[in-house]
Amino acid sequence: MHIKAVTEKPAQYPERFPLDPTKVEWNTQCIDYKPTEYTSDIVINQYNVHGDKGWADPQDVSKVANKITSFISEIQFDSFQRPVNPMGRTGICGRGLLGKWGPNFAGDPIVTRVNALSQKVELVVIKRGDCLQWALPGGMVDKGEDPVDAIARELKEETHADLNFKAKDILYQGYVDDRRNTDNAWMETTVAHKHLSYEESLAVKLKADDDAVDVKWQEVDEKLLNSLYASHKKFVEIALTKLKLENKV
Ligand code: RP5
Repeated sequence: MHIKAVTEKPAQYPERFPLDPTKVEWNTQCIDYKPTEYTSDIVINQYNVHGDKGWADPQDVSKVANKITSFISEIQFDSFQRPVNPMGRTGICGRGLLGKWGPNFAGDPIVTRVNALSQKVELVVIKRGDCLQWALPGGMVDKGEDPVDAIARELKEETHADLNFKAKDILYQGYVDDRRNTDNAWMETTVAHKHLSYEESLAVKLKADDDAVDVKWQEVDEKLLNSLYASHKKFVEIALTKLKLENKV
């Protein structure tokens, strides 16, 4: 079940239909459920101007419904042929700020090191320009792009760090509990992890760019983990477990 997709939202979204936590799962009855319909004009205009060459689907979901795929499971559709969020109700239907009906695919890099002075694990985090929350330097996968290539590209665009990622570096593929998610559009991501030696990390010169307004190496403690955007805490915890198993921390 998701939490942020029910309780958080970008400023331009209308209020989400208030949901008791026990009513989030689709298989619990919620007879008075009336999600607010919202698809941003940015999304609608994107398709109207760029058509299939742009990042958004047409508003008429029947044109794409049979092409939708997901990391999670077989997608269910509602009576309007709209894909249904596999983690439950969100209080908003339509696509919100997300371009695609169903999964919107992202890639997220986790870059860690052990600080030679403090002996603490540190992580490259960016401050997102849209909500000013600290986050992994991830972004959307372009049409036809390999998610692993998207991870390296987004890292470079947002932090200027130029690192290689390979399929073996993938830690997670699946749902993201993102504040933009709706009943019919949601984020899914591929997360890949690179652990650098302290010497290697000193050669990486970080500079915030693109959607990032700040970037830094930050010690990974509970305060940081709890402040991270969307499901990024969960992804970093998977990386920490792997580092411990490999005796790297
Ligand atoms: C999150 O949104 C993903 O985990 C990724 O970090 C990010 C991608 O969206 P943009 O940064 O491109 O807005 O759900």
